[in-house]
Amino acid sequence: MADKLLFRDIDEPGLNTMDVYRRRGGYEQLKRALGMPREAVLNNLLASGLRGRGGAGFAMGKKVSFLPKGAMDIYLCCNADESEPGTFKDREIMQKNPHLLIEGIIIASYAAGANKAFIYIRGEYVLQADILDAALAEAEAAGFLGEHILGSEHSLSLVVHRGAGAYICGEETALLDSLEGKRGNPRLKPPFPANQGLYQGPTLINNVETLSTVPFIIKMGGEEYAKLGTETSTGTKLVSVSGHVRRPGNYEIELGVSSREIIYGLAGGPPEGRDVKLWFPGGSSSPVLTKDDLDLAYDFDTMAKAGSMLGSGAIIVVDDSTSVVDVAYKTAYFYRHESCGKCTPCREGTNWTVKMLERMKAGEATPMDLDIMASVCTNIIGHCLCVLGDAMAMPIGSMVEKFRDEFEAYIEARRVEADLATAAFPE
Ligand code: L3W
Repeated sequence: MADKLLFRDIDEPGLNTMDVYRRRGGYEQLKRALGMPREAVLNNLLASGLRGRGGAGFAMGKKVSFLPKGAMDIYLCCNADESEPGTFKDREIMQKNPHLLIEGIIIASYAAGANKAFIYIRGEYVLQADILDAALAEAEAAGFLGEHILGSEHSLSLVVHRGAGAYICGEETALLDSLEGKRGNPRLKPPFPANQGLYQGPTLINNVETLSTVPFIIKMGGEEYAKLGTETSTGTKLVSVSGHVRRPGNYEIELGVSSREIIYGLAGGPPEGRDVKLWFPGGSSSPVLTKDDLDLAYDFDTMAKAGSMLGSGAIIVVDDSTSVVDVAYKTAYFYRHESCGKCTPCREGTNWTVKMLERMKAGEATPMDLDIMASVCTNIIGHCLCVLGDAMAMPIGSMVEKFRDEFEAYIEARRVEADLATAAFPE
């Protein structure tokens, strides 16, 4: 496994202060980047092959190059609305190494030609927002933010904006509406934010981890960075591992290592005597995989070929002590609660799914309900305004497909229990 990048110094005491960060070489890559032509910084991002770490895995350099050139204001938004169940890696960066994120944002804003930037942080991350505010004040005082940074032509204002606790605001266009002071509802895409984003202006939106990787790309050079990982999933990735493992936490891995190495080697695997039943490779939105998939390489393309996704890099492990129906219920319940309600397939589909699962739990379902549930999921996918509906339908659909026997046995057992209860206590 390659040396760590983002987590190299993560447990250094005081790393969140300017003093310690600079002693560890902080802001040196900003100086280097500002000494290069803007195009050279962009070329490094393109050559690095860095793919977005927030969920979709879209190439960052490509996104920057989509921004139209012209006289209009360009904005940069850092998506720090980390709310995907199982995902807690951005929290650790912001809490322990906020200056790394700020340095990454300043370099990326230079490459993008953006002079106004925002960090949109989820409302529940109060401690991390306070830490970021303190770090911003230090960066401003040191001349890394504001007019003519380090005497260069580049200027940047950076603001930390706190959300109000809605998962949907992690969807990029809902985030923009929320930032503009409106209710955080998704917009129709296209236009993509790169063309028409914040205040209708061209906007670069990237996740915390993506932007925090930028200083390492400048340090190593894009081509050298691209040698880490696999050909199409370059670099290192922070993985949040949770659920039934002995050592849950965030781990930095080189993309392409085996999933077994992460789940068993780093996170210790399930407790004694238990076995992996299923795992979500990329947060609760990703279709589930089983123990037969543990030897797959953990990278964007292998996960996609296996019918799932690397997503935000959040592995949730479920062992054989847990009912798959309970996992499906918890998952669907979350998405029903967080659906913004703007489009029908998501609003109604998440609600119907929860209701069908409740029928199963109450002993009122038949195996036919499984077919209905699978068909509801199929009808949601690709028919919503944003990916929230799909985010419920994909994992639930995969659970029904891969664990149909268990669902059927559960339905039958609960039905018999309910019948016995009715026979014992007739109305
Ligand atoms: C310009 C084009 N820009 C695409 C941009 C687009 C966006 C990025 C990816 O969903 C996933 C989702 C969740 N011109 C463009 C273009 N872009 N074509 O590229 O776009 P897209 O639409 O593929 O993805 P998305 O809507 O950003 C994100 C999954 O991530 N997910 C979510 C995790 C959420 C968190 C959290 O805690 N907040 O981590 C987890 O797996 O299901 O599939 O920037 O504008 N032609």
